[in-house]
Amino acid sequence: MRPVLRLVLLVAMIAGPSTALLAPSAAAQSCFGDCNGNGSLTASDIGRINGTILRCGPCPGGVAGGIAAGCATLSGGCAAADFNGDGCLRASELGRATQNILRFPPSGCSTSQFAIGTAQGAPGAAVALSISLTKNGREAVTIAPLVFDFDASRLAFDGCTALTPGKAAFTGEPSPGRASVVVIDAVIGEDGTPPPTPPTGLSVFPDGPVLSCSFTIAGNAPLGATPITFVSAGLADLQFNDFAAVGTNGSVTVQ
Ligand SMILES: [Ca+2]
Ligand SMILES: [Ca+2]
Repeated sequence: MRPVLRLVLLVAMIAGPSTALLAPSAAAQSCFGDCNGNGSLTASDIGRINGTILRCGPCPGGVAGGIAAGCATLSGGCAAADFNGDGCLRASELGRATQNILRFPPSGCSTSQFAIGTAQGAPGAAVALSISLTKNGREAVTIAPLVFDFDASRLAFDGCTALTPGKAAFTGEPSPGRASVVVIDAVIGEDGTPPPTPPTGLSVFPDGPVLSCSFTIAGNAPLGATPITFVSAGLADLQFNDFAAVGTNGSVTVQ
């Protein structure tokens, strides 16, 4: 065999298995259960998953479920609903798709979620609340930006600190009462100087608190809760795909 041909075959052998190994993670990155690949999970997708289980079962070995790739009576099946990549659609995977329709309107596609926390303090006090991330299968490495609103007559925004080791947060106030936060791997520290041990690559955020954001309560703020309202969040994954996250509101209670 000529050396060049041997090299081509060797590359093909190496590329083959690694591509196959990446398949489940690639499926996790797209819209789970989106059988027709139109970017949303809708009733027709649920019906196709349901029909595949009913008409293309059982799976090899007598396993309850339907063959994910489909069968003669339902061609195509719904490979996008095969969450664990075992070639078989199970009731649990139909259940997951149904839950995603309920949890992630309007697209039905699971996405990362931010939860803005709460804080309490007296008029004039400085307070901090945490903002948590639930990734839901999306491997976020960059937040740019997370935007939230607050009542500028009651609160002054003092900035945010990244809680994930190796990450740094940078903040802005594009208009009164609106805060914008970017969180990146810390080539520059939050104080503007290089960190003593800079990260060696992009790192995936863990689930849980990712930011601590500080406010100063106005001296004349009335008692009671004032909302910190989630507006939007843009994220990117390790492959530099953009995706949006949803979020829930928090509050600062003046007491
Ligand atoms: Ca669809
Ligand atoms: Ca499966």
